[in-house]
Amino acid sequence: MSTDEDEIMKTKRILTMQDLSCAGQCSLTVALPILSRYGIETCVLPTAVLSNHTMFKGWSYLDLTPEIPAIFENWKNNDIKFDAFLLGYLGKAELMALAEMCFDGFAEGGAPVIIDPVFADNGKLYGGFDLQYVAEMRKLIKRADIILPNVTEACFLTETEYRENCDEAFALLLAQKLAALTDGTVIITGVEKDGIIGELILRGGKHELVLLEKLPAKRHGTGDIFASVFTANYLGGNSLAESCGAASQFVIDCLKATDPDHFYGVNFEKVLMK
Ligand code: PXL
Repeated sequence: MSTDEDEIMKTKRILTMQDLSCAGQCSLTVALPILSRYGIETCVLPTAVLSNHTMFKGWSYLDLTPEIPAIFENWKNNDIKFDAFLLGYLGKAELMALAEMCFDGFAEGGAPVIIDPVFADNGKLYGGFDLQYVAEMRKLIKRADIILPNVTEACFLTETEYRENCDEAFALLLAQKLAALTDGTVIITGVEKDGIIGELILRGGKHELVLLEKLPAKRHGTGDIFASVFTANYLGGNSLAESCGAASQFVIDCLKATDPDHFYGVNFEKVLMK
């Protein structure tokens, strides 16, 4: 078989389930271009349509939960299946049960489930979320092969008091508590060591840190970019640490490419074109 045919055979199909924020450079508007750019056929399950993400001072919200059963019905009738799942911002606790139905009904083989819990940052829940949502997410991550919480989400999920500077020891404690909630690999993002930010990976009782350089700034949407680049690299056959490294480097490059006055996201488009 020729190389071209090999490539055609190997194309993976992912389903990413998260909101569609019409403006704001986050969730589906970053996941779709990034995953596609890495050669992955990207299908979407939009959980809601928002005018813009919730870091702006106001937003509209059209809940798409009622449409999802009809989407599933048609996927079933058309025998549509996925090689992997990437979950981001869901927005409503009711969506967790639908996510589980999706894993049960539409996985091709042992399709990995990657969950970025996306409900909090900087010690606080995002607007519109409550502890009931956190409790439901705590159950959903049981189904994950990989979870990608930031430090704040890890604290909420494990009912641990938030600390602003998360060093290796604190991150490991959080990861071990999370490992009691899921058999999946735990990757905590935003871990700090000697002024440098990176990820702590805990798998099968062993942990490692992936550290690159100090983040030049903090911006919205970078977690979603991290999750997409990580997923693309991981599905491409790279190790967890390599995938984290590539995703961190991508985020750093995006931050460097972004005008400081551009407050609501990062210029990931420029980095994607390199
Ligand atoms: O980037 C995470 C995210 C995704 N979707 C929506 C958000 C946020 C973060 O605030 O508001 C709607």
